[in-house]
Amino acid sequence: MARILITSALPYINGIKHLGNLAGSMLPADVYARFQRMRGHEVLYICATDEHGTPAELAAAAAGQDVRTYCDEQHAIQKEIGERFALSWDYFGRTSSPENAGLTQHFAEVLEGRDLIAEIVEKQIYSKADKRFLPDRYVEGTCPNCGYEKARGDQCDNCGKLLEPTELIEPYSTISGSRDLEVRDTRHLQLKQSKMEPRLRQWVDGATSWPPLARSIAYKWLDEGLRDRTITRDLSWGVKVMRDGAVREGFEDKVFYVWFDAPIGYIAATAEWAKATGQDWERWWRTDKGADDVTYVQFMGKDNVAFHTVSFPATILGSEEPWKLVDRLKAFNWLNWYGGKFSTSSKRGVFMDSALELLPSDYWRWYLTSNAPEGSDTQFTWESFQGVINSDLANVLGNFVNRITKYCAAKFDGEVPDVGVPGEAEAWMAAELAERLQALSAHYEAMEFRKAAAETRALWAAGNEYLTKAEPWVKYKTDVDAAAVGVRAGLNLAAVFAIIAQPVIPDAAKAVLDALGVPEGNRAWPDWQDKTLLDALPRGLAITPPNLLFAKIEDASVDEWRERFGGE
Ligand code: B3M
Ligand code: ZN
Repeated sequence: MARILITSALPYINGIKHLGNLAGSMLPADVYARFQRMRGHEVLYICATDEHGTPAELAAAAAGQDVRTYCDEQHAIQKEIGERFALSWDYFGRTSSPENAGLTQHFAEVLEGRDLIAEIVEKQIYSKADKRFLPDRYVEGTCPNCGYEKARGDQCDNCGKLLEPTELIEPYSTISGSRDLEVRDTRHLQLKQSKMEPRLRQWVDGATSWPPLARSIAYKWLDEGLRDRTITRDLSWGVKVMRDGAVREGFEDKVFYVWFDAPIGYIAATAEWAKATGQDWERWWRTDKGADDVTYVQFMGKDNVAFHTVSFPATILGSEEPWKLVDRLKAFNWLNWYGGKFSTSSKRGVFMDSALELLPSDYWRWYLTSNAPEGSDTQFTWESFQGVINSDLANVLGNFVNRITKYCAAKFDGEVPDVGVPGEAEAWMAAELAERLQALSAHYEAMEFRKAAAETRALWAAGNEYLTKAEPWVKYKTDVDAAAVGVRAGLNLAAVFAIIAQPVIPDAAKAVLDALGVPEGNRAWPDWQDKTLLDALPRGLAITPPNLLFAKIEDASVDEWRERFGGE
């Protein structure tokens, strides 16, 4: 039994996430966690809301709430929606926790002690009308790169260039709209990443088990040369900057930059979990306390990779303390909405809450996994969603389970038949199972989610092909025992198909396994043996056909949803 620590990028607190966010971090992390638990490994899947930074303050202001109240509410909402999507977090914490403040301050202190953090004087934009400095998104202006007039202080949304607020042309305050701004000197803390470069490069060189997308992004940043970066901001909401147990002089109106404390939140949320459950978090994170045998796997969208392969490791490695570093990092491209971006403001795309108003979570989980933006960006369209659901879930899986269980109920008293001798069709199916189950495990181990979904579907399809070959309904007329073998194999296959579907569609899988009377303890990942085909279920076991597993999506629904959510 191995120990596997899994984290997915922490969803930002400012509102409910769209399906693209879900598809590129939390969902695949969950599918992977479920698979590894089924293999019998000790898994800890940790996530949290990322609650600091200007977007949180601005969203709270827009909602007319103080930021603490806003975050409390939004955290509860995101937690509830995640659970309704069957995300099996062991803990869903918060970066605004005391644990995260303590750890963030600890890292800053240790890094300063190692001469990797320095106090510097920086030029920042000050608004006289607002009587404060304007970091990041508190200032907008014209992009010096492309001329876009609403570029933000940290980045231009039009050309994508990362910016410093002082680079903006004709800047104005987003708080008051005032243009009465001036550049003033102010103190900040800077992390000397440039000093860490050789160490980081050596570490990335050794990270040979990272998938290619993550490695190429890490090298791109290292090759461009690491810049020292300011890790504090002129904000009031965030982790306070301390020294000797008191707020650091000159930093009364400053906090740590959100990207400095957010990844530390992975550790802190594990500490929150430990506190809530009476467990020990250090055995997951401290290599001197047992974490050296932990495999740590991270999931995230490609825009987050640099922070996880360079900035966060700089914090960890720079501390020279025995912290666990990431072992495998799975990055995703974008899920687009009809070729464009999902957009909250222009109401393009489906968000997690409205998705669940339309259909249960399994429909979305299946589509987003089988269409995961792995090799390249992929698109969400209602037409492809409808096609995939109707064919894979309704026709291939739903139909198989329905056919065989109903037939068993009608002709064999709803009991797993006990008689008959396996023949050619069973031999064919057994060989299919042996080969495909092995391929499926390998895809999951490699974190290739599209391939895993495709292989799962191929197994279900092979089941339908088997029934066509075995034709119990035809044989029944002349040889009931021969039909009985087909029904027994078919019921066993339904159980296996549901077992292997658990990582992706846990609710439907449970419905099938409950209907087939498979005990909880027998739902682990199947190690291939011949008995999987004919004797996974005890002979004579009473089964009941499950209710309709998946309803087909009608054209009328697609038309309605396209209208409501935008689309082409
Ligand atoms: N909150 C993801 C984002 O909003 C960011 C991830 C943090 S992971 C430590 O882009
Ligand atoms: Zn621009």
